[in-house]
Amino acid sequence: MSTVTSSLNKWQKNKLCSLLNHANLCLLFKASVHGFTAAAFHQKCNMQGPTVIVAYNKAGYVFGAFTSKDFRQTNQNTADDKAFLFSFNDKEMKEDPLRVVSGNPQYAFTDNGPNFGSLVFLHNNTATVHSNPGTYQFVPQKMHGNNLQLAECEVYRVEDSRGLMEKPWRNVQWNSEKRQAHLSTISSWKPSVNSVKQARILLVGPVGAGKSSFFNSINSVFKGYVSIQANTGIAGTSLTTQFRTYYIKPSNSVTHVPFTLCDSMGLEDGENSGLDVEDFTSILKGHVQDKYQFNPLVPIQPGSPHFNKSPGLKDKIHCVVYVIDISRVKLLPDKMIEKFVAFRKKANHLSIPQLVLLTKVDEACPLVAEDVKNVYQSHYINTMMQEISTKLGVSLSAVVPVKNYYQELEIDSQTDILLLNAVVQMLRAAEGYFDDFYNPEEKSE
Ligand SMILES: Nc1nc2c(ncn2[C@@H]2O[C@H](COP(=O)(O)OP(=O)(O)O)[C@@H](O)[C@H]2O)c(=O)[nH]1
Ligand SMILES: [Mg+2]
Repeated sequence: MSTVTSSLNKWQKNKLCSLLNHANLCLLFKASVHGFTAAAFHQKCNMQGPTVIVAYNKAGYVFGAFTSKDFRQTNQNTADDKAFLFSFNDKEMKEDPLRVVSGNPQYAFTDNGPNFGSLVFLHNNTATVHSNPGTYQFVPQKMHGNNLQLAECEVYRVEDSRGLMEKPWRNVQWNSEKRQAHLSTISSWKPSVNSVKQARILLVGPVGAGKSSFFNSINSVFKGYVSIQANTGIAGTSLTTQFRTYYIKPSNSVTHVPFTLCDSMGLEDGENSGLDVEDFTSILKGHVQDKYQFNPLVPIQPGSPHFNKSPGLKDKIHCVVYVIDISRVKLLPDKMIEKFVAFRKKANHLSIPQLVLLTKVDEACPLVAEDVKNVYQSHYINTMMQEISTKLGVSLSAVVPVKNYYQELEIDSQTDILLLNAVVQMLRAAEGYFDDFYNPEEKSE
């Protein structure tokens, strides 16, 4: 997605932004990359709030449609009094863009595809537009020069023109002293129970959420350079089918950091696929050892290789982190939410603290892509954090956003600070587990 670029030129982009009250535009879909089909369009564009479609025809006209409503697939008409069509009317560059507003404010677009009645994009799953002035009155020659063959079709999420809040809603110091302070806080942290040397933190979440990238990123922060140890990338099913526990050794130290990150198989929404609640419970209780190969059909058994029959406190999980791509918060299938809720119930039952890690904040908000420091000022990020907190029933204070290193060759201080903040939250949560749960006699002074 990050390599998909807009076909709008600067003039067109500025004109479009001013038509949309100076909103920010975030490219969600590009038909030449994702396909000229309704299915590809829905996969990228459903439930994204206000969007604008921009079509480019073979005669060089650029035209499209705005809707303030979510696209979804309910096969029903949606009334949107803010929807409108536009054309840059490029052939007469001096003219202002043509803006077509419906005469009927209750105009409804059918939501089984990008269908605005008078203009239907990706008509019949092809690179064409169907044009039939009716609900919207326009002169076809001015709109698209009567050329209905599309060279490209893009959809942008239209983000609030306020873009950034006036003040960040969480305070973060973004200087290198803070980065250093976080590094020393983490390195000198010790579990409050003698028998445990490292907090064991479990990462769980859908395939492609960024679990392996998170481990690589934290490892990079401590190494001081971008390091790729865990396999990352998107495969149809879970790329990580092994249970892995990762240790991190800072480049200037002989000892490991006082936590390990456990990477599990991805969570999938179907039955008999992805991590299930039984294996999850075995991991929490400390039965599953490094390099156990998950079998989605059969949970780990006491006789299985890598089954630890008598786990100690050090083998148990001390903090569970649910990892979710922030752009997919609105798109999580119900089955996936049900799985999360079942996992949460188990972890609650075992009194294990839990956090939600929202990844890919750069991909979700162009203002954050520009500058990571905007993360707590972005309306979009804030809304998604609140939404996931409600969906999973965790408090907002247990939701932390990060940007992983995924294409960079060098680390940077701001990205490090956000990542380290997340680790500090995880250690505080684990601390709570030891404080709450464990026998005071076992505790160190
Ligand atoms: N833009 C962006 N991409 C990311 C981020 N984290 C991970 N990715 C990408 O998302 C894809 C899936 O990540 P991966 O760590 O393999 O996910 P996993 O299946 O949860 O282990 C990779 O191709 C990464 O490049 C992030 O913070 N920002
Ligand atoms: Mg992985």
